[in-house]
Amino acid sequence: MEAMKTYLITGGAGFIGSNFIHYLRKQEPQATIINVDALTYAGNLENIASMNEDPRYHFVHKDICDPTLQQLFQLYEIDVIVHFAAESHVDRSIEDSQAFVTTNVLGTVNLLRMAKEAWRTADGRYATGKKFLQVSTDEVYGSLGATGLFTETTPLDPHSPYAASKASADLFVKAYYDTHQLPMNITRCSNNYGPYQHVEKLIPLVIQKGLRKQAIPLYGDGLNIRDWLYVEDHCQAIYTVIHHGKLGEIYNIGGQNERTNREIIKTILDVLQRNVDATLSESLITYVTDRKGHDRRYGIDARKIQQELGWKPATPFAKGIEQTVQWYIENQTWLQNLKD
Ligand code: NAD
Ligand code: TDX
Repeated sequence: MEAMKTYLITGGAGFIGSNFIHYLRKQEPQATIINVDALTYAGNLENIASMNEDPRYHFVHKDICDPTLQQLFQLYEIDVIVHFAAESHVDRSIEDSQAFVTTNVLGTVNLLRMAKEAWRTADGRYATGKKFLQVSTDEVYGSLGATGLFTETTPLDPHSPYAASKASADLFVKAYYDTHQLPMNITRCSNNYGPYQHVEKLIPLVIQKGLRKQAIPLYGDGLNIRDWLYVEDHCQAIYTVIHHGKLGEIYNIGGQNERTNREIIKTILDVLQRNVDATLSESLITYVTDRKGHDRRYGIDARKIQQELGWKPATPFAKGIEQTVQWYIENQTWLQNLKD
């Protein structure tokens, strides 16, 4: 039997990180899970409240830029770092990109330095089972035209400051592998949706506005395309890469589920009409000034992870969106308690 692993999760109080902790606990009831999170506006301890009584779960309220995190490597025999912590919202990065550089670039480099320091043995090798998993995004590839998909070899061409900071972090992870052989994988996923996502992001925003019968802002002509994946499917893909990914490799993750933003809003309004309020109307959709540098289309070619590691998305969009809307309806207090 495989030895019990110790996982260091960064950003585990955020949207995907908290979903991942729940997923990981189901997969490995005995694993030690250390969650490092600075609890920015995006971090919410309610997301992982059910872990509080778990004796093998430890929350550490720290910034990933903090050099004293090194102590964790002395306290625990950390096997896997799953690095979610980031400034994640494109619109905020357009307003001010400083925090994106600090957290996404410098914070990642701080973690890489600590992992190398703790994991490298005197002969320059690394013990088996160690891995740094960089959770990245399709936005590092830039924007697609009407055809084609992003593959792992698509050149990096980030447009927003957020995407530039993630691309930079990815390159540092790659550099630590190329230079120091630090065991790593990079995953690049498309847009996630599901429980615990902050209302600054499109899908929760539309659900909240719809429930309150308020105007729903749609940027530009509303025809920008994103490839949506249910968050639990992303968690399963990350878990698959941790356990089976070949060291040094990059894996794209996507839902083969491209939709225009307008289509997304109409689908959500339709679910709300059926479940909450039959009088809700599309007239709530309000076209607003476009996002600066707005990427037109993202689409992921996920054949590598499908063919080499056997992962594929499990949740059809119709089911995932129904579940998500239901979750927000049932968790109105969670919405009201959000910071910022
Ligand atoms: P999120 O904004 O919901 O959560 C980010 C978490 O990181 C929060 O808990 C926050 O408190 C924490 N954090 C921020 N700065 C920190 C710092 N300096 N030190 C410690 N903790 C800090 O983000 P998310 O949507 O869950 O995204 C998680 C990761 O997945 C990010 O790296 C993001 O780039 C990537 N990603 C997200 C999506 C998506 O659709 N949301 C898609 C692909 C990749
Ligand atoms: O009010 C809105 N109106 C609107 O039309 C908002 C908030 C968004 N949009 C559009 C912009 C995008 O085309 O909807 C699309 C989705 O926007 P976001 O939810 O902000 O996501 P996006 O910019 O695509 O980035 C997300 O997916 C990739 C995450 O925030 C990133 O962290 C991830 O890397």
